[in-house]
Amino acid sequence: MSHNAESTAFRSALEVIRAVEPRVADAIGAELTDQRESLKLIASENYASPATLLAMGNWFSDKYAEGTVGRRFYAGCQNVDTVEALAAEHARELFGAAHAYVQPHSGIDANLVAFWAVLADRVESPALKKAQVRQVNDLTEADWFALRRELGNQRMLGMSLDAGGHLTHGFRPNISGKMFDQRSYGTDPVTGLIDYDRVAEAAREFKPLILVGGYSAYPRKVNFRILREIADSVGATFMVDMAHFAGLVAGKVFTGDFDPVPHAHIVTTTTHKSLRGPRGGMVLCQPELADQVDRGCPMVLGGPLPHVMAAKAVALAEARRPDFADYAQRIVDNSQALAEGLLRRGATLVTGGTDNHLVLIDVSGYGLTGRQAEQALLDSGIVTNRNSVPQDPNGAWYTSGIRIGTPALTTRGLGTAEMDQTAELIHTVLTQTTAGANADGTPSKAKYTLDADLADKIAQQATDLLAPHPLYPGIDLA
Ligand code: DSN
Repeated sequence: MSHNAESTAFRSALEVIRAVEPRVADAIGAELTDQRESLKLIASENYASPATLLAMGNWFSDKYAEGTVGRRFYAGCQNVDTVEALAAEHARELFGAAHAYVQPHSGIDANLVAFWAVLADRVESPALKKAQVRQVNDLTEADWFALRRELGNQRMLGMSLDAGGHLTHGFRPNISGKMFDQRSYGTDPVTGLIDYDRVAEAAREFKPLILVGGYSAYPRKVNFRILREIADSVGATFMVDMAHFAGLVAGKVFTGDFDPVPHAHIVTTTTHKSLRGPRGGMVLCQPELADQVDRGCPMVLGGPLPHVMAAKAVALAEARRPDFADYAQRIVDNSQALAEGLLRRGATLVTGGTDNHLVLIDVSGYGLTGRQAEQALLDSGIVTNRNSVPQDPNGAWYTSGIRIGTPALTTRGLGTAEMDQTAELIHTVLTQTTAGANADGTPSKAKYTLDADLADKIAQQATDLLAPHPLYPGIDLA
């Protein structure tokens, strides 16, 4: 697509929107400006391609399509079938998966689909078989009551939240924690790495129905072959949530033992993080779980979003191109350059470095909470998010960490030299920020001071760093 075509497409779209509600058109334009001007280091964000963005803004949005390809509860779904089948085919080919379900609207949705598929396969189906009935409506009241109790009495073992696991891996504030009896495996207190012997021991003691691998704030590779062996040794279903690192799997940076797809019974992901697609989710699974996974809607999902499935098909087609592997490798090269730059300047990193797209700085070394550090960096034009570190004394709200990731800046074309300069900017802000005090003189976890001129100077340096790498260079809205 030529640069002119991209500009024309987005300008025309904004003109049409402006005629109805100019404030929305203005906000869309302002969002592009903000994204262009920020040094975006949020590990879970990226910039989708113009083709992916355009595939989402159209009349597919108007179509209901409950059901699956060729088997819908609504008439007239032939074009939805085309895009859903394409997205699933690209996903299967890209990841070497037996089955792909591309309807989930988000990572949480994908995880819910996966949990209920496993519960249906491991708990509900045997109960139906035992009662010699085809479906739950045919159960007696007593059998249905017993099955419901059994469904609500299953166990899950996942990585603890402060070690980098995700809220949806069985934590109480989330529905997954209310559905499952959950226990966590953490990381080694000295190295910060997953201790597979401890995971095996926890699995032997707890005997989970589901062993969950995957993370949202762990900066290392995970050996999925070993986790599968642990799952098998206790009869657990092995599920991996690869939302954060799906792009590294797609780009063949994580292969062999580090690629979850050949090892897990079921894999969930989002499509918008390192994979660089539209906001959404997806489930990949072994053939024996396919039928249950395909029941995701209406089991736990509202109607599929055909416009987003169209965009998933476009983004997955992009990820199958050879240049995506180069992009994925550059994400990791950049992350490692950022980590090395920070370490060289004296920062403390959880696990002492990174193998993937993210770096977790323990900002207690700078005398700050995560919240203070996040705000001071934001004042300086650097967008990050605060995150717990293992055994975090400041809890999940204030935290002691800053999570930074490179998928977005790598999409813009920044390289390892610029990552070193980014490390310098981050380190300067954090060393120049001072934790504040409450009115009664006690240390505050939120207040801080940072010289405004210094913040402005850093923000200008961040802008200068971005200038040679314009975001969406083909789009000119002026
Ligand atoms: N919100 C995503 C993240 O930032 O990691 C996952 O929930």
